[in-house]
This record gives sequence, structure tokens and C-alpha cells, in this order.
Amino acid sequence: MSSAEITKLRHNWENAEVQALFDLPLNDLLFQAHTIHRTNFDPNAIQISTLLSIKTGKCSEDCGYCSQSAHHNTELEPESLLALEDVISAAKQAKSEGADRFCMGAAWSRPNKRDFPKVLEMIKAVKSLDMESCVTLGMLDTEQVKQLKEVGLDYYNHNLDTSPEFYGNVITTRTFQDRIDTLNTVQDAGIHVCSGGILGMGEERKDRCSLLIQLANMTKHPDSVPINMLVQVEGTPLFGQDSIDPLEFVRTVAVARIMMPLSVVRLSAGREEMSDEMQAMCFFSGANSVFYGERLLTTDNSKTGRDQQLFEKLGINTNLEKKPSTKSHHTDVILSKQEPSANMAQSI
Ligand code: SAM
Ligand code: DTB
Ligand code: SF4
Repeated sequence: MSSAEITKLRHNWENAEVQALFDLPLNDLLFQAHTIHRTNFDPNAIQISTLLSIKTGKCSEDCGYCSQSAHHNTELEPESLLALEDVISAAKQAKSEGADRFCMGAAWSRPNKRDFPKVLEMIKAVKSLDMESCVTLGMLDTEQVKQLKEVGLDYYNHNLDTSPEFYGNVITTRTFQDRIDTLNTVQDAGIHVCSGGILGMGEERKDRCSLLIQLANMTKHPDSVPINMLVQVEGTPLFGQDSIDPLEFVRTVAVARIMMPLSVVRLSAGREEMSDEMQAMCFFSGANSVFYGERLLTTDNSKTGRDQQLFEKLGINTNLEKKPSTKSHHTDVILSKQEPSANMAQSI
């Protein structure tokens, strides 16, 4: 198979074929995913982002996994919006440790009028440090998206979290469609989309298929796809949930890589609980980004010393770039395995 044949961007994935990918013998699935991965990326390079919670806790939404929801009784210490100087010093620190993207998260259902302009200043400050900026602020309206674009925001993170079918078991205060609407507004404005989900919330394989289909069948694949493993927080409804089988997690990463061959797939929350071997299998299967730094938003991340040792053991460097040949090759491509048609065309 030529590399162009391997990397067809599709937006018409159907349930049965995605289930069939999941059902492959593991070696066949991993071989297929890894082949696609190394066609499009340096398989020994990952991108690293660092997270900072800029506003913590007291969120009006009821996301069942989240330490920051006012609906749950967690031990989290709430904090109002951080001062600009604190954000700048955290971003400088992240840069000195090798992060090229700084992601700021706020425990909001949507940004309020008073704080939003301050976040715009934070984005400008991060960009002036010559880092990529990413924010996750909840739902947005068109005017807010326009302002984010004007200050040069690079990425907006807004996760679908789970399948539309399982969604109501996890969140009741906003709908799956609300999330899609925000993603569409962000994408239409030309801001890179970062969107993925969480595994290990009690969903079944059919939900993992359905989540990936939702992501891959968007008009344009998300540029970045975070795959989180639930971090169980005491006091949240999902605390005590059975953990996901590590090999099922690896399979999900592999299927994501196959379905969204040019997206950067991030092995996100939950790495602290993962063995080195599990992470290595995820990198082999197509994950090529991580959150790096001692904290995620409100919980501990994998320790940086451990990460450095792991990257060294695996021969992984942190200078990810898409292969130049891929960039030119696939600028407009895009056929379907089935009937090629106009609405499958995509510019990347
Ligand atoms: N409040 C905004 C929102 O929800 O859109 C932004 C912050 S929110 C914490 C960002 C994402 O982090 C969530 O959508 C979810 O996917 C992920 N997340 C939050 N808590 C998590 C947990 N305990 N385990 C894994 N992922 C989690
Ligand atoms: C994403 O998909 N995962 C990150 C980021 N986007 C904002 C957040 C993970 C949060 C894990 C739990 C916590 O630290 O509160
Ligand atoms: Fe609020 Fe975001 Fe947590 Fe949901 S995930 S409760 S919206 S901070």
C-alpha cells in the first residue's frame, strides 16, 4: 500500500467497521495503527503540553467525573481566577521544562463577562513567550470565539467526553449537542480544535466506538484528540468505578489513530496510574502527545522524573512535527473506502 492509500481521511465511519477494528486480534490492530502512525509522524517523537488550572472549583455543571463540580462533595479547595503574573510565571516554568504548548483550564460552564477579558490577556502573554496557547473554558458563544481568534488562540479544548448514548449517565446539566455546537463555532472561526474523551467511566466498547465515530465524522478531524483515563476523585459519582482494562485502552488509542490518521492523539489524564508498558503500547499504537508537569488541573500527573526516564528508555524525543511529505501530500486528499463523494473532502 502506498502512503496515500494508508492515509485517507474519512468522515463517514460506520459502527460495524469500527467495531470490527476493535475486534481485530491485538497484533493485527496494533500493526495497522502503527503503520498509519509512522507513515504520518515520526514514531519516536511526541508533543508535550503543560496544564494550569486558572480558575478552580465551584462549577455549576454536574460532570460525574469532575472534582470541580459544585454538585459533588470533594475536598477540592476552590480558587478564583489567577492573576496574570502567576499565569506568566507558570508558563515560563513550563517552557523551561520543554513544553511547547501551555493549556489553561477554567471550571466554568461558560466564561463570564468579568473574567473573559482577563483570559484574553493570559493568552496574549503565553503567545508572547513563543509558546502555543490552549484554553478550555466550557461553552462559548460566537462573539467569544471571535475574540479568542483575534488574540491568536491556537487551540480550544472541549471534549465530547463519551458517546451520545452514554452521555446522560455522566452529565445532566448540558447536552451532547451543546458540546458539538461549541466545537463547530470554534472550528468555523479557524481555531484548532482539541477534542476527545474519557475512558473508564463504566461505558462499554460500543460507546468507545460511538465516541470515536462522533470525533472522526466531524467535518474536519480535531487537530488534537485527548484520550483520558478516568482519574477517580473521592466524592464524585464515578469514584469506585471499575477501571478500564489497559489493553482495551490501548485498543481505543489504536482505533483513534486509524480513524484520524493526521490528528495528534494525546495520552492525557490517568498516566500516573498507567504502567510504563501500557504507555509504551499507547505510543506504539499512535499516541504522540502527553501532558507533562507534576499536576493536571486539580490532580497529580505522572511525575516529570518518571516521564524523563520513560522517554529515555523508549528512545522518545519531544520534538514532534508532522512529516513534511505528509503535509504536502494530504493537503486536500481524501477519499473514502466506500463511495468517494464531495462531502468527504477535507483540507487539513
Ligand atoms: N470546564 C470546562 C469544560 O468542562 O469544558 C473545562 C475544564 S474540564 C476539567 C476539561 C476536561 O477535562 C473535561 O471535559 C474532561 O474530559 C477532563 N476531565 C475532567 N476531570 C477528569 C477526570 N477526573 N478524569 C479524566 N478526565 C477528566
Ligand atoms: C483533557 O482532555 N484533559 C485535561 C485537559 N483536557 C483540560 C484535563 C484532565 C483533568 C484531570 C483531572 C483533574 O486534574 O482535575
Ligand atoms: Fe465544570 Fe468542566 Fe468539571 Fe464539567 S468538567 S464540572 S464543566 S469544570
